[in-house]
Amino acid sequence: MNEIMTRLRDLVGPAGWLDAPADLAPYEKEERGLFHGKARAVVRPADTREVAAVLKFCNEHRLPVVPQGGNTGLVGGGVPDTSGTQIILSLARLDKIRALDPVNDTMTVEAGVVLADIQNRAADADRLFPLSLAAEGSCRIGGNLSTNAGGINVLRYGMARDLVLGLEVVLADGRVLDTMTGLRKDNTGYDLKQIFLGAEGTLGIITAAVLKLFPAMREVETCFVALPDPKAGIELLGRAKAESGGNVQAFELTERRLIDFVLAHIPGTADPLAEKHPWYALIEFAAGDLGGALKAMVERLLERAMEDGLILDAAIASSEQQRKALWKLRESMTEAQKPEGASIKHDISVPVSSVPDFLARGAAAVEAFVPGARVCAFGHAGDGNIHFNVSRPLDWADDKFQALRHEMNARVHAIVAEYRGSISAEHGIGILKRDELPQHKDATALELMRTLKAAFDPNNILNPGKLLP
Ligand code: FAD
Ligand code: 2HG
Ligand code: ZN
Repeated sequence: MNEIMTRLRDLVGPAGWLDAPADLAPYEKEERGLFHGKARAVVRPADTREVAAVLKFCNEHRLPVVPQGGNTGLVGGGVPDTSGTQIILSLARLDKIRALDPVNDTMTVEAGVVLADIQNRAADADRLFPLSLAAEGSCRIGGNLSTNAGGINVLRYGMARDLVLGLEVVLADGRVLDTMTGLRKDNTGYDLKQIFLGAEGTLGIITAAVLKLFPAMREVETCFVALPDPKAGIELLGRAKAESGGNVQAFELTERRLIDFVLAHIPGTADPLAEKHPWYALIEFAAGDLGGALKAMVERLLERAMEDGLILDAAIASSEQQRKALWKLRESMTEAQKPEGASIKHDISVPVSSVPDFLARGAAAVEAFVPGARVCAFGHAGDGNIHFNVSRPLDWADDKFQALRHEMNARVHAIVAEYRGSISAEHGIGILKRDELPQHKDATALELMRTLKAAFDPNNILNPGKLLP
């Protein structure tokens, strides 16, 4: 090991250092298997002070640093390039919940805490931390905040950035920015924490955050409804929001194909309805103690929707076990697409009102481009975000299909652009969409992003090659 690496190792000690190829391997590849890099070493600092020392050193020696949380990201943002020169900075050891204040409704956490642990700690205190996504058992809050994760409850509680009151960030030169106030009102100038939320580790390393907590829900109703088409689904969403007085906390849409994939590949799943239908929505309502009135409201809503032809059939969970089974169908969708071969993902958003139009036009464009390609459209329709994924035709090789990725993306994203939609609603840009970004981002916005990058990271050591082309 050369002198520079020895000095870097000394900053974190043996417990915070990995450089054997077998130890590096899991950090060098990502969830989808699209990007596979080579790291010089992995540093695993124990606290903010060590993160600051590492960055100061790396900045002085121009060592590129790739931050990594739970490594569940879907755009290749957390893995190194293939040069063998980049240092992975894992936040996994910053795993303490520093405080919970039930009166202020805040929780103070370090960046490496696993999202599910935060949810559970909130529940133990009779509070809700509403960020929820299928990777919650392994993603870490620093990664969630750095990707500004979305998930299933965005229509009610907003994105990850909406759940943050304070942030602790180590800057590229090792200085620590401390905005860990826990205040809901603070108009003392620029809201600097926002710059780091969704920055994918290109502007600073998030080491801790003060998160907002909400009242725990007393009544929850979850239903799985069959729909003739997405248009009926969006009309049902409008009724559900209005009739529940804003108590819809999740509204997930899916076409039948995803249900077939899940039933075929995920053990322990079953179709909740007797017959097959073209589209479905998984809807969750939640409220405080209404004396059981939420259930009656949901039943009335579904009855009327059935009379009006908006829904074809419905199942309402009557136990926590049934509720979990419905959510398992939804949460397994990413996993269930894998055995079906190569897939080209489009994590897009359009105005909620345009979701049905987009779905029809997107499917037609895919079929015209690759006849037999299998559209797998599902996702958070309640906030306008659709995972418009496309699995390869049954008789195609994976490589042949993946080779069409850019052209497929261009066709689908051109339709998204007509609605002024986004080509990355919640997963971020990383490497996957970096080179496409300029076509879809306002030129002035991109220029200001570059100005920020130069100001915060003049030596370009923080996640170089990610996000900005
Ligand atoms: P990583 O993958 O480790 O990192 C993500 C990015 O953040 C990288 O660019 C990394 O360099 C950077 N980073 C990580 N930690 C820090 C830090 N402390 N400071 C600065 N930069 C940092 N996303 C959604 O938005 N909604 C979903 O519903 C959703 N569902 C998913 C379901 C599955 C099954 C999977 C596998 C992924 C899903 N995702 C979803 C993707 C999502 O981005 C991640 O799951 C999560 O937010 C990333 O957290 P992580 O700790 O794994 O971050
Ligand atoms: C989800 O909503 C995730 O389940 C992953 O955002 C979506 O697999 C996908 O494309
Ligand atoms: Zn999603």
